[in-house]
Amino acid sequence: MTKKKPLVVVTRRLPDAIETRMAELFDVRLNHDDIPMRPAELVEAVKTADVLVPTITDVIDSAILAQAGPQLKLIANFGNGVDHIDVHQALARGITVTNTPGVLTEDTADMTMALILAVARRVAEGARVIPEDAWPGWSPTWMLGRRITGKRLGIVGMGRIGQALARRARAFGLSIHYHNRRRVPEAIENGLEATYWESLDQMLARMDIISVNCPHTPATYHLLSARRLQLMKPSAIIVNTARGEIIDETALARMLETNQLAGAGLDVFESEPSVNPRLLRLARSHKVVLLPHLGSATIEGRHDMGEKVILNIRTFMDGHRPPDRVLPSML
Ligand code: 8YV
Repeated sequence: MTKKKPLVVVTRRLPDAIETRMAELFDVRLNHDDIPMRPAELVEAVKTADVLVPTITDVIDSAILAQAGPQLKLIANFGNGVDHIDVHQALARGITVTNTPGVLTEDTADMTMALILAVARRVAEGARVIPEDAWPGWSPTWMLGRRITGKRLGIVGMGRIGQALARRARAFGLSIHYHNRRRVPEAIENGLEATYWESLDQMLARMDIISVNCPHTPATYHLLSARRLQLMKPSAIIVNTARGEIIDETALARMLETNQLAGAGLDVFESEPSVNPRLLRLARSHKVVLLPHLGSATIEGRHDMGEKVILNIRTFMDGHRPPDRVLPSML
């Protein structure tokens, strides 16, 4: 007798190769038009699916989970961050949660470096000059940015992405500083010539560039609070490719408006996809560079993420522990 295939509901359109493989392996329900599911559709999904494959655009909160049927055994998230899922609630209901770590590390670190350069060297602003026919011609004092070589970079969150950023930043001549819940092993610290700051406050006050690379958890919500942002040097810039909620966005906008901070590069926002109008105004006056959550947006990355989702589902269905389980200690 052949085993019944699990019903896998995928909330958004994934790369063709991934969807095709899923169709071969599972009884899969795909979202061909890619319109994000409304809460009622998510409820319907958790009532029927054996496995749910959500993305960051699906809020799987306790209200949704409360309506999950007993058949829902796995939430295999397409993405690394799981702050859109009430993982505690899922685990309490006996639902395993997995994510896709590791495969978006390098892409996200690349984009972080791109944002640092974009803000410091005015790349986005400069790229608009010629298409807008606004180039007055070269001049020694026109459109000057700030050199990054020789500056201090403070990384908030020295996990995989933080370390990948540190490797890149060293090649650009930045000195590496970091704050993390736990100090990283000495060998890694030495390899990166990184300076550990147990006190985030102390680090913030001394850096030229701050990069946010930690996950969003209850402990990191508004970690970069108004008080902490005020500790930064007025000449400093801040970039965020992690989650908008880690920075108090309103406080950040106020500080940029009043020149208490020199600039910011943001790939993530507190209420995505809507963006604080004050940040939009600052972008128009070239004080900030705003990207639409492009950190991991590469064809290869999306493909690898999909492969990880498939692997997690298959191992789980075969009765093994999936490789990328989200555990309470990670939250
Ligand atoms: C993903 C991300 O594209 O993986 C993450 O945590 O922030 C993104 O880069 C997104 O989450 C997919 O769900």
